[in-house]
Amino acid sequence: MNVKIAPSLMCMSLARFSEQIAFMNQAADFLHIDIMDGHYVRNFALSTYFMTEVAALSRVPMDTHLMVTEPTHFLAAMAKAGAQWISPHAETINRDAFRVIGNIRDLGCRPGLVLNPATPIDAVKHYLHLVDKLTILTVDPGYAGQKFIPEMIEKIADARRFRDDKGANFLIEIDGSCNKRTYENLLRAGADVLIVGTSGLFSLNPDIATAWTEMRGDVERAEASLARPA
Ligand code: S6P
Ligand code: MG
Repeated sequence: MNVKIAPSLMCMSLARFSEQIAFMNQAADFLHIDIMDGHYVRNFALSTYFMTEVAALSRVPMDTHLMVTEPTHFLAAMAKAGAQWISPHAETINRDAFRVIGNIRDLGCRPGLVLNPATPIDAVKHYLHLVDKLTILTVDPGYAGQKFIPEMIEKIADARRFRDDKGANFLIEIDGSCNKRTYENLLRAGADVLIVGTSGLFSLNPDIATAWTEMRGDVERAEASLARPA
């Protein structure tokens, strides 16, 4: 598998927490942590308490996806809870994007940036080269288990083109309905990291090792079919 995999922990089984984290320790590239404040989106998800419990059992980099109205209020708390990456929404940092990215680095973390489906790459063109990862949401934020938005394939290709044109280095990550129905198109468009949640991983089997093997097979089939000459 060439693409990196980030399981979305809001979709995991808490009844099997330590067993699932232990498995992900030897298989995952990032642990995706959804933080929701009940205001930016009408839902709650994970927490700093949850992150410290993960950090006690894992060295896999935790990336926090901040679905909050005021991300600056939470940056230090994320770093303290063990986040190696902090990824605010571009829509929430427009007032002081350069300062926020600097603040994340000052905390010793790596900055990511998340875009809602309706936000074009163009909206962040003046600072996208400053972050280490761009997460393209392929569902509206707030909930797992939503339908994939096909218009996002073009946006992934836009991000890839932007990166090539500017000689930038950020990873291109996809969040929302990454599963066997979408892998091939996501990879063809230029995804480097796939966030797998309910549909791509946790609903496949209650046993994480079995679910991971099935997910890996689905991703490898998508990679192989791209490698075949048309
Ligand atoms: C959505 C959140 C995501 C979900 C993930 C779920 O607001 O940012 O990280 O947890 O997309 O995966 P799925 O397969 O249910 O869409
Ligand atoms: Mg997310």
